[in-house]
Amino acid sequence: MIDLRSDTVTRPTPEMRRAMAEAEVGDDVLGDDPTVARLEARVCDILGKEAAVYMPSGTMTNQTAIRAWTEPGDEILLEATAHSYFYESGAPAALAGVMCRLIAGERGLFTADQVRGVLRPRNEHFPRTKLVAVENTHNRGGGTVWPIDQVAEVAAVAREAGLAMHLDGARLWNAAVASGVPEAEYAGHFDSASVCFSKGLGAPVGSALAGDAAFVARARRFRKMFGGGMRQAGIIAAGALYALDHHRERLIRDHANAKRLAVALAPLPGIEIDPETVETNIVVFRVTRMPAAELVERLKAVDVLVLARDAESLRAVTNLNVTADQVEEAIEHFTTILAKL
Ligand code: TLP
Repeated sequence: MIDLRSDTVTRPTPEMRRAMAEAEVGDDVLGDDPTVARLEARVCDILGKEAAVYMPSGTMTNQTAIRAWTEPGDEILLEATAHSYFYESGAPAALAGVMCRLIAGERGLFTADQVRGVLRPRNEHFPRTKLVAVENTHNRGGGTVWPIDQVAEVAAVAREAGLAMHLDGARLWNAAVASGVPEAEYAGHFDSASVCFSKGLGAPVGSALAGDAAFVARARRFRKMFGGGMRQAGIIAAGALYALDHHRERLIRDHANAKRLAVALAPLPGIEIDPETVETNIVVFRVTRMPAAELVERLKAVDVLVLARDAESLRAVTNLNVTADQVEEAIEHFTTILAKL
């Protein structure tokens, strides 16, 4: 199987498994797990934040952040296809009781002027806007990297309006490698940042939410409330630590594989893609001569897995478990299937 459905599908390497097997553990809800503590400290270090808290998923770090920045009835600003809005089961409404005000972005990115355009005057008729969320890289946008200047401009408008800034940095590692802008420089524009270890980095479980000490203390309370307090979590945190130490720089290879795939797909009949738009490990393309779901099935029959994003577009995500040779193999299968059209 050449599994390009997501970078979440990776399995831990033997070395990572060893680190996990040997992890020192304790009861993390009681604050006793030394490996979780090391992971949280490492995240603070990388992101330049005061505090961090480990959680089971990126959905939980995002939704805990949203809950921690708001009270029911408040409003948050998000891009229209942001993961926290689009793919997190309606959690902003269900768990935080907030309204989502959507900004239509360009491949997931929006501008400071767009934020300015949706600000409301302080008036009892309106919900109180509390938060601006940014996703970097942007998943549905196609792995888009935010230019650091654009982040700074959005952050300046948010600050002026007294709004907090939250970063969904599930793939911040990819953004940093692709842009050359260190994670801490991105995170410096945000009051809270969520990062995932189980996407491109290839760890089996977990995400961290970072911010100042007061924010993270409040977030810890909501983590517990949402059922995310874990006991001997050092076992999985060790996998995340291993991934941070060994799998960040190699992301450049996933990006090269994605670019190669995009360039090879572009001239094929029945495919529409501009390879220039592929900046990281996510390749999104339109399927014009058959339903996207049908191409998924035909590829599956030859052991290549991709995901349909909607009726007419697919997503292929390169990852730790897919080699450059396997990308060539996948390209051959695409070519064979589509040449028949
Ligand atoms: N994304 C998954 C699916 O949920 C779509 C994927 O396969 O890409 N933020 C971003 C930007 C994400 O892409 C994801 C996962 C999350 C948050 C949520 O992380 P988990 O799955 O750990 O809850």
